[in-house]
Order: sequence, then structure tokens, then C-alpha cells
Amino acid sequence: GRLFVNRVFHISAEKMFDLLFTDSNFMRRFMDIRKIIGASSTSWQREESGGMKRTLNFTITINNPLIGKFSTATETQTLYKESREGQYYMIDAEVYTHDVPYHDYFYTQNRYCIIRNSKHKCRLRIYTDVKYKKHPWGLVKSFITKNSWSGLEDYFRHLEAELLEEEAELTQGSGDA
Ligand code: YK8
Repeated sequence: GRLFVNRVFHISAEKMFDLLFTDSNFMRRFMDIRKIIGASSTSWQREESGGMKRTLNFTITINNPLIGKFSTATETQTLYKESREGQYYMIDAEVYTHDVPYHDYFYTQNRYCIIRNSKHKCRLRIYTDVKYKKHPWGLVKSFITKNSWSGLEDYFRHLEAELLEEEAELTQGSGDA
């Protein structure tokens, strides 16, 4: 796997969770810019294991002539029961892209950790792994891996940049920047 984001933000842990994992203006705007369309989400629901789960469906726009222009996707997010409101949140997101070539071979697992640093600061870590459900032929595997990493890197760099913008807006004039 790879660690794509590992940074302290001048945003509280609680606020960071709200930005990324609720139907926030931030996430709506970000999806708009990424041309992620038709997003719908269930609400967070308590699991028997003690964690919480929600499922998102959306259509991603892909700018690769080899792959196609769009793909529907399903993202299942699990908030681990070890999470503590305002202190520590661990979310695993499994993302299936249904309409790309070899879609039945792989999925992506994104792990988000939000750790309280102080009252107004948190550390965000995003760790990603491409997982295989079937064993593809070597060449196919490297094709999937290469395309997934470049797409994911682009996405998370952009997300980090937008979070920095949000941080700047939130701290502006608050006096404790
Ligand atoms: C979520 C992983 C792979 C996929 C894409 C397909 C490669 C196909 C390989 C063929 C286009 C928002 C990605 C990047 C699309 C975007 C997905 C996003 C960023 C050629 C063999 C969508 C997080 C996420 C997870 C997985 C990403 C896909 O919140 O390369």
C-alpha cells in the first residue's frame, strides 16, 4: 500500500470527520470539481460489531481513452468501533469501480485516520491499497496497478490541496491560526 496523505491540519478532528464523512458542502464541491456525479449515500448505521457503516454510489469521470469516459462506483465506509468522537476516527473505505476493464479483478481500499492533535488541530492520514479478488495475468495486473496508483495519487493530492484551502478559510480571522 501507499501513504498518500500524512499531515497536520489546523482543523479539529471532529470538523475533519464532518468535512470528509458527512454530506458536507466541502465534499459536494470537491466532487463537483472532480466531476464525480450523481452521488447518493446512506446514513451512518450501527453494525452488530459495534462499528458504523454507510454506502455511497456515484459515477466517476475518467479521462483515459483506453478505459472509457465514465464508471459507476460503490464505496462502503466502515467507521471502526475503536473510534472516539472528537479524538480518533478510523474509517476503511472499499471502492469498487463497476464499469472499467477488469473491474471484477480488483477494488481499492482506502484507510483514513483522523487523530486529534489539540483542540483545533488534527492529523489526517490516508493509506491506500489496491486489492485483488482474482489473480490476473501479470501484464494485466501491472496495467491495473499502474492506472490505479496514478488515478489515486491525483485524487488524494487534489483532496489534500482542497483541505488546505478549507483550512485557510476556516482559520482566517479566527485569531488562533
Ligand atoms: C473514491 C481506482 C482505479 C480507478 C481507475 C481505473 C483503472 C482501471 C484499470 C484498467 C480510473 C472516489 C480509480 C482511480 C477511479 C477513482 C476512484 C476514487 C478516487 C485500465 C485495467 C473515487 C476514492 C476512489 C477510489 C478508487 C479510485 C479508482 O472516494 O484508475
